[in-house]
Amino acid sequence: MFNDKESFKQVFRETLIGKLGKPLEEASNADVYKILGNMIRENAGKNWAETNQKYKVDKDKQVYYFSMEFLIGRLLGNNLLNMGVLEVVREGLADLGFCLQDIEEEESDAGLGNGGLGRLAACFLDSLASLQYAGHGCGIRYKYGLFEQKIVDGYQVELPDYWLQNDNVWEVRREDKQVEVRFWGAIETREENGRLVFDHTQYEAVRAVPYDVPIIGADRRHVNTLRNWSAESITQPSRTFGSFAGTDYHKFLEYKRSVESISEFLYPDDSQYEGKLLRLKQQYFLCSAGLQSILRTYNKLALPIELLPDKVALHINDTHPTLLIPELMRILMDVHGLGWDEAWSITTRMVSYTNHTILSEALEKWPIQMVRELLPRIFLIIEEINARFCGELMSRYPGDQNRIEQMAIIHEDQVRMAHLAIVASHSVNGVAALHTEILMKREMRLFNEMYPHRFNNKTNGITHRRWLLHANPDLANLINQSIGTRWVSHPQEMIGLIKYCEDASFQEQVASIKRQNKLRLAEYIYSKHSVHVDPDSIFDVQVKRLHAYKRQLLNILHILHLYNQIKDNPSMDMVPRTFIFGAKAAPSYHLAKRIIKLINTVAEVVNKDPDVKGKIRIFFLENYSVSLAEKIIPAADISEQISTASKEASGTGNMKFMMNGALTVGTMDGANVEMHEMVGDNNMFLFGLRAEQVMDYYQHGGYHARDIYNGDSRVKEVLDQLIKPGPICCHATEFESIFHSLLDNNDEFFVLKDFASYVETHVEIDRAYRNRQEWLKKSIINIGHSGKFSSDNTISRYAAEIWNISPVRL
Ligand code: 26V
Repeated sequence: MFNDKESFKQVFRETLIGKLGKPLEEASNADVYKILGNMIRENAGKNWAETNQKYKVDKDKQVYYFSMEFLIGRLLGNNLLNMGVLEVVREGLADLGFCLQDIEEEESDAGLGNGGLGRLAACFLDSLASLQYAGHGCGIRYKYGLFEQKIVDGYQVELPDYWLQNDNVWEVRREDKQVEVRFWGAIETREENGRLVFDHTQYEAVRAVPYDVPIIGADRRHVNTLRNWSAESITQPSRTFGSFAGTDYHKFLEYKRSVESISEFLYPDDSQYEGKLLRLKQQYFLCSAGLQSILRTYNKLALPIELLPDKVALHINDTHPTLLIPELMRILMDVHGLGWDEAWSITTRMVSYTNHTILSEALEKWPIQMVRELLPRIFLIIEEINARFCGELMSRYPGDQNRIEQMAIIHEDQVRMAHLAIVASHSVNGVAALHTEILMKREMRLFNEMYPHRFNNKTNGITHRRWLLHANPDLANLINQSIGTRWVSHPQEMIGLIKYCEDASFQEQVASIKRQNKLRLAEYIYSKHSVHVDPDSIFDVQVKRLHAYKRQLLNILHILHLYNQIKDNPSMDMVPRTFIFGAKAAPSYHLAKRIIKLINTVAEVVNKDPDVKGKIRIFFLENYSVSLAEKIIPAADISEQISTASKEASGTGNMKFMMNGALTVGTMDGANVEMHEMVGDNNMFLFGLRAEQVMDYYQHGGYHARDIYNGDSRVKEVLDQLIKPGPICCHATEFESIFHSLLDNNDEFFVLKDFASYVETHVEIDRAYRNRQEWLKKSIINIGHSGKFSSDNTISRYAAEIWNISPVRL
């Protein structure tokens, strides 16, 4: 490994010539990226092998985090950081005439996730490796990640994200580790030595080939693995699946296409469950391939199968990988010959489950017909789990048919995946204190009554290495200069910053870093929108998936109201604001897409109106992604976390903004509640209904959105602008669905109910910003408390309280 700039430069030059056959002078940024990426991966290779060897020799317990999504984004910058060569490389490249930042821009984002759930998985991998845990990711190598979003005439247009176009320098294809996954077919039973044997016949075989990505920990020595599976056809199909004779070429092509579609694309919907066959195939593909390879590794240890729970923990990220449970049962019984009780005891001691949402429309339920046909053996096992579980319910709660119906795993011809996951896991956790409480007291109350020790909370976290050290290096340096560098490995020690919160010189340094970050974002906005942004305006940001419950609508209606005020009184006194949005809507989520159009329409009207005189500007930045988040978040003054209370399980964007010194305007929802617990009323802008009140309305009624429309002239004015001809409404029907959702559908997410309180809070924000010292003090207090939300903290708790693992010292 190169330890100084000169040796880096030398190795780099040689590698470039050797690999590309061209001199440095002719190399493009893309060439440099490729060579550098390969150098880093190869360098990590030795430590990767050593880490694996150590695990094998010591037989350390391994954790496998199963997730349909790993939203890792770009790896170059983070890997350089974790390997401790970021500065050496930056300076070395500069000497050679290249700018590291430009080189980083050459990497395509690995967008293998929708939003919070996928990004959480990526932060967890970083923390697992950095804290030296033996913890790996199991995922799917989608050929197409989350769609690329373009805004055309204000509308969202989706383009395919072919992220693998310029091959991926981080992955290693491991054909030697491939396994076979079987779909369809029939189950034949027979007796053998007094045991019932299940033969799976006439199945269609799929080849699962892993692509391994090294996950480099912050000490550079510890390197774990993210194993992403790709679906490929069997090369000699005639040998492996019954219905196909091997002679019909067209049939073979059809089979090949159908197989390859399994890892073709990531489902872009994170809002509505849809029982699509291809998605069920993806889920089983991940579970079966991942588990087979884990068991192959375990078998090499030559330990008895009974010790499996001591050596392997399996975690399922939401219900998407729940088929892991019946698949493990299948392998233990059908391959290893264990009896039901033994297999069940092993399985339930190995599996743990995290719930990420209480939105009922997102809960997965698979039609039994589909499961039975696609996965005949798995279905039999699920049926048996259900039968035994219902039997247990009957003996515990005799005669309570209602309870059994509410809790059963199979109900009305559907498999309820969350019930299966709860029944077969030794731990079920929510992702923030409030969310876990709602799970335990409401959504999963009956399960919590039955298994009181199973439920627990693990508040989410974010990796401070990507979201502070890498995204905001100047702020990280300032922290180093003030409290030393121990916080880098003990992020909770950022609390030491609090003592500087009133220090005028420290405050000014924080302010100057924020201003630089705002200037950089302004440049980016200029490059996209050709509009100059005032770096002294308040940067007020809402970036996240577009969803009705996240209430981007509340934000834009408030902006429209501000605009109306300015039109009424052009000399209105306010601190200029730049409102920034970034959000992708699921392609089939019509209301969400209309909200995007509304934001863009209001932006266009406001931005070009000379009466506004720059008091407000609105930008919708297209294609929100991990790399764009890294540019936006360090530049924010205000972080909008305004979901309907009770609906946002945790949120993780809220933590990223806090860590970068933005102040939160938010509801008492998800992890906002815990942020408030730490920083208090003075350092956060809270508004709106509390979760209890929201849930009360849902339960007992009593909310009438139309009364607010009729009673609050500000609300009436902005809503009428949506449907009455004027600058916002060019076609009468354009925003009708939004208007309708608020009034005719009685505003499911309490946008109008919280409107007044939101408006007031923004007045308070304007007032607070004018007191520069006070504002900076609040900002520093937020930064100081944010260390608690490092995913290092979260992962230590998963390790100690769920997985029962300790760090492995290399
Ligand atoms: C849901 C669905 C529904 C069915 C079809 C496919 C699909 C794919 C993804 C999802 C994700 C919904 C759950 C989710 O992303 N929850 C978010 O998890 C974050 C990490 O825990 C948390 O911070 C957010 O509050 C929560 O909304």
